[in-house]
Amino acid sequence: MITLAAAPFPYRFDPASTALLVIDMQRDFVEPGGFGESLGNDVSRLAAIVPTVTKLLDWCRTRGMLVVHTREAHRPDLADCPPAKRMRGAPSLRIGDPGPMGRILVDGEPGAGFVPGLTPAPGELELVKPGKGAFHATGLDALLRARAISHLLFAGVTTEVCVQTTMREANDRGYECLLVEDATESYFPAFRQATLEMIRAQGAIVGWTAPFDAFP
Ligand code: C5J
Repeated sequence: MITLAAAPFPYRFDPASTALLVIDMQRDFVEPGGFGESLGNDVSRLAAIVPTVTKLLDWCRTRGMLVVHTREAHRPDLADCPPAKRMRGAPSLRIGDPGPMGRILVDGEPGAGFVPGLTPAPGELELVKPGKGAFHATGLDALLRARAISHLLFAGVTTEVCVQTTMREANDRGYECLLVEDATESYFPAFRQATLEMIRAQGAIVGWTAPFDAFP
């Protein structure tokens, strides 16, 4: 059993029943020319967390923990992309449009792949999801329960969209969740900070947060 100095109070977990979820560390969100930039965002700040996510992955791999890597991506025929998602707003490129890294957020295209250095190792799970939450329209809950997972560590992007949505979904399903503060990032620093605070408020109403330095 490991006890981390976390907020709002210590977080205890057994690596054997804990999984690391690495959310959407994809070129489409982190690199210029992808989905994130098409929405008008400055994507440069997201790449800064890659070294910390790598250290967290190494920590979990050393302890033989289950690791799940998600990617937000759609079928090439976009049958799993609701029109409301594709048509909302006025992005420079919509989901499915051809861009510099292939079709935006389409599975199999270069942009929908993992950023260099953060690809799954043999035995780790890769989950393609059509929504912001990783439990929506995927078999994630069954995958975790089949492996007797009760605790989840979170990393990835973006903090207030896919990370927070997935953490809330997990919390409602009874998982004990911790977000690693410096292994997550947003295009909006204030949104990242607000998400960290709302997760751990009210006695860990969604879960815990801790920096990677808290890991022994
Ligand atoms: C977004 C994500 N921001 N992975 N996706 O659209 O957070």
